[in-house]
Amino acid sequence: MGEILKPLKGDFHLTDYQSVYETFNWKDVSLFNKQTVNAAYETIDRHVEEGYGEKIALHYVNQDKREDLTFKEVQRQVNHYVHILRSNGVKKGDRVFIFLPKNPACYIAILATIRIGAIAGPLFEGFMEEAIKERINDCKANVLITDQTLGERIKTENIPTVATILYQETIEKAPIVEDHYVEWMDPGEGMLIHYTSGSTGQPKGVLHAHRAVTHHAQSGKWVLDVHDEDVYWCTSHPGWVTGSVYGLFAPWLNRATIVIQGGRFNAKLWYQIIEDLGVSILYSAPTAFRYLMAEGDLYKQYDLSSLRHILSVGEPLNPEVIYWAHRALQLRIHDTWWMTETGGHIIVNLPSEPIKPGSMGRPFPGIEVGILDEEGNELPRGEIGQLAVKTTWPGLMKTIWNNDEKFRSYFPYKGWYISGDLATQDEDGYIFFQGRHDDMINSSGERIGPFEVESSLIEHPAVKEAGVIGKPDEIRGEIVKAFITLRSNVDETPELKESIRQHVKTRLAAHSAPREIEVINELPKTKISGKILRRELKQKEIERQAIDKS
Ligand code: 6R9
Repeated sequence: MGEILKPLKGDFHLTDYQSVYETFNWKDVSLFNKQTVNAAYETIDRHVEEGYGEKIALHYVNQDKREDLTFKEVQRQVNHYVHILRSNGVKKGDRVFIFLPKNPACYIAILATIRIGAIAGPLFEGFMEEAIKERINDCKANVLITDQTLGERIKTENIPTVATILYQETIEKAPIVEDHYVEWMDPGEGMLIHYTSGSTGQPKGVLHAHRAVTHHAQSGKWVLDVHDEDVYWCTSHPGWVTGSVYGLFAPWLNRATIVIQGGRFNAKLWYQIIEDLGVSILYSAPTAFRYLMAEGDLYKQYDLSSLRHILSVGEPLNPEVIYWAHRALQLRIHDTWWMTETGGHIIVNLPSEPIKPGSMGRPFPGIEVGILDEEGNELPRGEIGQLAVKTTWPGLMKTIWNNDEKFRSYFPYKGWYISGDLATQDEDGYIFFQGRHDDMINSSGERIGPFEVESSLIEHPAVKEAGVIGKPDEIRGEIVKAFITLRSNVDETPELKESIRQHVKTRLAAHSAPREIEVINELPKTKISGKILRRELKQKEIERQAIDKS
């Protein structure tokens, strides 16, 4: 422990962190200085205009299917979607929600929406009826793009603002008409909305502006460190901010060839994809790495020599996972910290710099991080406090949709954005994650708000009240655990618990369904306002775990 891992050999875009950290200014990035911009144009069309149309933009793999598209072919399909959207009357400022599996159409639909100045709302493919309805209605979406299978989860009468539902199958059957229209936008105008769960209240719609591409492009260059010859694979669905910002924008802004994999995690399949496609950069979450590590020597059956480095995000990256990758794969895993709201990397590990396992890394050049006390004063190095970011930077959200009060609550002290995380910084500037300030659950990299799960639980006829926490778990980081009280005359049985679990699973998403349900007599609550004391439930759970272990 405490070991520092030196950089592996390579040709890196940024080789001197310290001097760049001290001198870098966003105004030096040409994208930053544009009077008008369009994120989708920068991501695809520009490369075609600059003569890279024949370069492979994506490899799509799904079971036995394999498809490769050049930048020119991606552009052609975006043009087709632009035509379909515009002939359906979609215009600047409209909200187009995209509910598709992880396939090229999902990426193309996002880009087409953004190119005509509308706001793209990608929805995670695991969402069920209730979760979809809530997001679409909060955003008053005008149009929904889906496919026949996922479309079955949607009841049109529940989403009254959606005037048009477009099906991928229908769009693809229509003869291709290319519409080259680009809506030139003020950099501060909206392009992308991602819903993220809060610990209380509804999921919030985090709106990003076109200017964020400056942040995406620069972090793609320095942190992902993509070069022209790279094959880059981010395993997330674009419904999570990692899947859109670092699955689509950052790599494509840097002209990389990306991998889109349909389907779920599978260790053998992942290793096989890396070998077959010559993946050189992999971006995923700690859970996936823990699973790979648990497979032991499996990696020895594959040729993984194309890999240059691996990135991680979403939850704390365990040092033992980093040591395993270093020993077994001879690769470094670079942790990155950021949030939906920050729109791009804030704390990073550059491939050219030493890493300290257990640390999330150091601030991205051009971004200043602070550890603050409860009054908003900066704490000395080594002390634990609120992880904050000095305002402003290009990726920072534009607003929370329809909730200005929530937006302002991120800025309680002048000049600082407050993350809600707790952290500490050492003498060398490395930052160490300590936990969430609130009660958010983080299971396998998915952020789950207990309130949403509790609301779903109490819809079940047998449930009276519910308090939901994240129970520490070695593989998933946390698992969803629900404490419930039952209505009178209801008996606790295994069948009942399973029916409650299924209820949440079909209403929200599989990852939101409690893995453990415990029936109790009464929930602990605050005296004055009667709020459920999740912290207390969690504390008891942790104490119990400790006793079980001893
Ligand atoms: C990109 C993303 C943000 C929250 C964040 C923190 C946790 C993210 C982390 C991490 C420890 C890391 N988080 N990266 N915790 N180490 N490297 O994850 O966005 O879904 O909005 O979640 O995730 O708690 O505040 P989002």
